[in-house]
Amino acid sequence: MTIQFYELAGENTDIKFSPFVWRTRMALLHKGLDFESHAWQFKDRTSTEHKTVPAIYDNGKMISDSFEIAKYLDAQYPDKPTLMNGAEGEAHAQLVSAICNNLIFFTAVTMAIYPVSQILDNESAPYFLETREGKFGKKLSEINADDRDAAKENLKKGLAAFEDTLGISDYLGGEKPTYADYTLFGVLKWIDVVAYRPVDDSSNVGKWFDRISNLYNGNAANAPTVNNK
Ligand SMILES: N[C@@H](CCC(=O)N[C@@H](CS)C(=O)NCC(=O)O)C(=O)O
Repeated sequence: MTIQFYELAGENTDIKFSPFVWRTRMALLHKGLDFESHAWQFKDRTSTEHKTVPAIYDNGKMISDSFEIAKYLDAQYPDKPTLMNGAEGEAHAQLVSAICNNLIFFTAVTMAIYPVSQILDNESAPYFLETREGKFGKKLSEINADDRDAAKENLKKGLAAFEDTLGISDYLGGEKPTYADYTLFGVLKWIDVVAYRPVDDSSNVGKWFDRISNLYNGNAANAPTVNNK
């Protein structure tokens, strides 16, 4: 049975930009599972069973949190390449995910959130603005980092621990990519799709970003971004 996979999309439904959804897309590709992608716009939240994306439907079950999906895929498909390799790998991925969600996200938001508001369909955009401006207590245009170099420099500081780690091994999981890699990758790919490449080519993180992008026949590398589509 083909897994049904819901991905957040802009007005142009080829533009898939959610950091959480990218984690799941990479996880599905890593497992080598067949999936069918469905574009989901914020306006669709009233008509689908899942209220957030990513969401997958598999064997009559719906799972809608990116980390839960990764755990489900490993548990349900143990004969396919592992994402977390058991309890220790899960703890490692949790740590990387928590670092991303707590530290990296704040800078990433300044780079990505306003650009996201500019690429949504007409029905979804007001909901996005209302909920996000409510959350941040500011206009998104005020959060927007208009000094791109300063934002990248800030992000670089947040990524310092990853920069060191990726100088030692090719992936955060060691010699092979694991779900930990995809948690960080999702955040950076979000910025890459809606705004601009967030990391320098010559940095360890930049080289790793390209390594991950080129996995699975360059699935991420070839994904449309607002700049190339
Ligand atoms: N913890 C969730 C977060 C998912 C999430 O917040 N997704 C956003 C898109 S990036 C969403 O679906 N938001 C729906 C809404 O704001 O109504 C996960 O990891 O999957």
